[in-house]
Amino acid sequence: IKISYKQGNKGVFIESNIHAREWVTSASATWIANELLTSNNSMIRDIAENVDWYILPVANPDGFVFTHTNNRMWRKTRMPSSAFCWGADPNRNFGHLWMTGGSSNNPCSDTYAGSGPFSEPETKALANFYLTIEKDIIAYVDFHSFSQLLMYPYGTNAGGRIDNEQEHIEIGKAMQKKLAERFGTKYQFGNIVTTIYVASGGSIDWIKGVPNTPFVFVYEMRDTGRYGFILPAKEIIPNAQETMDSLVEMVKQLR
Ligand code: 0X9
Ligand code: ZN
Repeated sequence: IKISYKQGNKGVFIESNIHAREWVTSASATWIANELLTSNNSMIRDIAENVDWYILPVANPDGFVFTHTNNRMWRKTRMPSSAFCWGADPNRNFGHLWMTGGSSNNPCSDTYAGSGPFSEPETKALANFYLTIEKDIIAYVDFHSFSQLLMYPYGTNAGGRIDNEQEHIEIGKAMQKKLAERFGTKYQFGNIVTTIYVASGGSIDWIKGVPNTPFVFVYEMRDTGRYGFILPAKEIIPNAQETMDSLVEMVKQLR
């Protein structure tokens, strides 16, 4: 989805549901798209009309379908990867610092990095499309669940520190505060490696490392483990609302 009210706007890209079972991410991304199109709130109208929004609600469509038809807990893509196993972890398959920790070369593993960087059609398509628009993008946000974390790259120690880490910290802390404001939802904030774990080949590492998009964040949305991936439907809109609050703040900080 591209939402654009006028020429010359800078863009924000939202990637969601690259992991098949993380359903609240696409539910929230589509709620946010609707909000950008229909809200009468002046702050939302401002960011809707003065920023171009690129929204990829389901970055892993085959896996997403499989979580509806066969296995609710499926994570990966679905292309055969060996005689007995299917799929790669798309968030280990991007081609910057690929296989430098926290990923597996076993095709049956849930964190299988793929046979090579961008071996999966989903990651290759995302990256190829992104290269056609990256010059217009100021920030890229990646929606995962769950654990209530907000993080910035890299997901591997091989990447060193990002060039504008201090600015990510300043902006991220303001977003973290907004995530808590409406419903008291507590997010932890920090670098990927120190906040969650080493995970190389993630999309945002490539987005920051190769096209070098200035600002890049990854969310792990609700909850903290009570329901996990099977988040009750009544939490979808509150989750989306607090996320929207943090995106409004992100744009304010970027300005
Ligand atoms: O392991 C992951 O890919 C993410 N956690 S999840 O539970 N949603 O699977 C964390 C990814 C952090 N991002 C990068 N390493 N780029
Ligand atoms: Zn995920």
